[in-house]
Amino acid sequence: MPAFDKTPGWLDWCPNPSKPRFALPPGAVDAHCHVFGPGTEFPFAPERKYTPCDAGKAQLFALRDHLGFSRNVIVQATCHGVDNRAMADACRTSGGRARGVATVRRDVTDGELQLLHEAGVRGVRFNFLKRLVDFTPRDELAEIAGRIQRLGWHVVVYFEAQDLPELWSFFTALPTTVVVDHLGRPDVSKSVDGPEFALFLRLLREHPNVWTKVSCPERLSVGGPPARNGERHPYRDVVPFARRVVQEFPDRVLWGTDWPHPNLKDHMPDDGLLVDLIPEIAPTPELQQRLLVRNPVRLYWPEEL
Ligand code: 0GY
Repeated sequence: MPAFDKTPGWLDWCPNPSKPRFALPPGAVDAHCHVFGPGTEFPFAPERKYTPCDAGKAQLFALRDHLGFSRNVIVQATCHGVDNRAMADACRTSGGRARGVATVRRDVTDGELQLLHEAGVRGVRFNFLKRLVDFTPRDELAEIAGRIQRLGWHVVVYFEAQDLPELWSFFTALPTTVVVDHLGRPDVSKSVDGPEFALFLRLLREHPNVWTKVSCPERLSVGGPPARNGERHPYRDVVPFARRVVQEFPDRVLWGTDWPHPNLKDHMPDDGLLVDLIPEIAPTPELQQRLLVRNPVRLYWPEEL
């Protein structure tokens, strides 16, 4: 098995997250997290843009229990390319407590899609960040969306706010539910009432099949890392953006930790603190129930409804 050297400066996940003060509702879903390897068992993809630390399913499930979540949605990370084995294995062995989002190419066979479905996969991810992936032609992505629609899956898209105008017509033509990662990555140094975020809100307003994850305050914040001791609610500059979306679109929002937090350069968040931000962005028990339980169940465990 090949040995992998981590990308220089790579920050490992927090080994001792605090216990959240916010008590998650029963059945809460961490709807955006990843597994990395372990590299000796599930080697990273040759075309990867970074080499992470190991972050396997046992560690993910331990974090789930520590924070008080019931379930996970494991999103294929780009360091594994289109080799979905680590993610699918974690879903398959979770005792029904994890569902997945895969990455596939046009050459994926119907048989392979069926096996992913049986493992628990319910969506595919299209990534538009050049620092993470090479370009895939739009017609290939459209073809994949048409095929996975027949399985009842959805499409997860990851892009940055400045690219939304160019991607708009592609996204709005997709035939499935479309879930936008991390609030469409707004520049939170700009106004929540400004034109950039207005375009994102318009996407949600005009297209009822578009959902979003109000996740990654640690990635979006420009306020810098939180003080190590003292402040219990860091990343406050992201709160107005997340709260605006939760309040206007309460039935189309998801929340996730983004553990093990790939590509953070300055600091690694305490996952307990991230959970403690939830009541800031979803201020009522009703909104929390939809964000953390009802919405992810509709998308990932619909057979329970
Ligand atoms: C995230 C964000 C990032 C990375 C990936 O699959 C990935 O490699 O999604 C990022 O670097 O912004 O959602 O984990």
